[in-house]
Amino acid sequence: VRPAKSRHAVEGEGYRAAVEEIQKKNQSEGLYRPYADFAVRELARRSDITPLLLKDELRNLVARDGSTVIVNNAFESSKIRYFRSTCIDGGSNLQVLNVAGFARAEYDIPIFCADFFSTADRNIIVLDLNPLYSTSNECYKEKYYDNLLAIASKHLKVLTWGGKVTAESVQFFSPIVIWTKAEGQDLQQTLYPAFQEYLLAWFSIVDAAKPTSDSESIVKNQEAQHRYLTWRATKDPGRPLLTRLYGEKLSETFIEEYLFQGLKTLGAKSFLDYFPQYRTENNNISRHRSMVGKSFSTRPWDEHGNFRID
Ligand code: BLA
Repeated sequence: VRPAKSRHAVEGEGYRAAVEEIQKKNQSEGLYRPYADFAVRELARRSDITPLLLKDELRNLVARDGSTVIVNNAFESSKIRYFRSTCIDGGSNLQVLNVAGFARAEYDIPIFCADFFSTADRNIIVLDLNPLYSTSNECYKEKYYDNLLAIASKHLKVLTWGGKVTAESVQFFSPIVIWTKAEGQDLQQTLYPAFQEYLLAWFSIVDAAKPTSDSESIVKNQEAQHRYLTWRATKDPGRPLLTRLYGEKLSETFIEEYLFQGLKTLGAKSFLDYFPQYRTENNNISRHRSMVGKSFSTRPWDEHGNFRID
């Protein structure tokens, strides 16, 4: 096995053997591999799910460093526009799970979001059903979140607020968001059950959803997803890491065509159209994380899921 040569997708048994060899060498099976396997297993149980064939260079691969293993899977169904799971195993100092699920535009269903990044000494964890519309809209909050508050509160007691997060990010979060650094925790005991419950809650929402045929709503849902994708693809804090693993060019393809698929097809507006406050004097996008300059160091929702305005 010559991992250095395996930058591009390696398929089949040869690939599997290469991955196993690397994982043995790394003495790692991937912290988040059971999470990704759970997601794929749960999806596969649904009758109308179709796996999506990825471009060769975006298939499972061994990263540029010759030792980090990246496992990608994507799916669609009659109700799900795009569901993808990425699991990165870089041994004891780099473990990533990134899962996102998007319904088709006939639904105003929240976006499933699991964004976990762990090194030997820290975790950055976001688990949420990111709202498509503001949850200060009572109808939207009631429709999707009120009956999940009980499930959430159980996990929120353990997986406590991860400290300062920008007002811009909080806008994309729901009243049930788990934003945590999970310090000193056994993630298997605390995060894994939360991940399973949130994912199953999202599948239940999808299963129960009825499509709208109102074209105005469809256009609005599509634009809301596009705005979200534009935010994440542009401000993804994982970009430097992905560039290191994939190289500059392939990491951009990975971000635009795989992680945030729909960015190029769901709408034509630009980042600055959606987020004009980020425009610099030279008409570029400011590199700052936050323009509002406000951050939340404690959980801004109360137990009823109402936003507390400070
Ligand atoms: C950090 N990722 C973060 C943080 C948040 C998120 C809140 C910490 C605070 C911050 O740096 O802003 C996640 N932010 C979100 C999400 C939304 C948002 C989900 O606004 C909106 C819904 N992140 C990825 C991918 C990787 C990744 C694909 O999405 C890696 C492959 C990694 N996230 C990552 C890393 C950090 C991070 C490395 C730390 C960055 C740093 O410390 O500078």
